[in-house]
Amino acid sequence: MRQALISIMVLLLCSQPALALQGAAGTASAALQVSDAWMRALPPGQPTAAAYLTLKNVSESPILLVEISASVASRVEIHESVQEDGMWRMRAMPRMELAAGQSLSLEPGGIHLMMFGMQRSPQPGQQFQFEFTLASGETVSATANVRATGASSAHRHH
Ligand SMILES: [Cu+2]
Repeated sequence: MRQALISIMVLLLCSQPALALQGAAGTASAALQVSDAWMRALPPGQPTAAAYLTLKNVSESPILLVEISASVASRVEIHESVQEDGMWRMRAMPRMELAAGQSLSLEPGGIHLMMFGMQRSPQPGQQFQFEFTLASGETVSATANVRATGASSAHRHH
């Protein structure tokens, strides 16, 4: 009996790398493709920051993005910039759907990823990981590069 238990444990331990490999393969053929992810460098003490990237649904059916997480922030929301009474405001989008083959660019002044609870200030040349979860349960990761702040197009938040 004891021998059987040990065998099961060995089996469980040994099967973990195989599971990890399956996960990696799933990412490679994911329905969502994330590219050109970047964020601005920020001075210390900023609790929020925005990130920009291009999303593309490379599958033949609609996909629903239900959650995004970032290695540098405690929470990530999808924001859109909307004009209300002549003022630009940001509004959180609870989730995002992409039609088959649809590509969407998140850029300054439009839809962006908003990070809350920044754990450190992004410095030029650094990279941070993002993870995107689809309604199917599939996850896709992307690396955002930190760019030096452009003086001309400051995007203020909250
Ligand atoms: Cu925002």
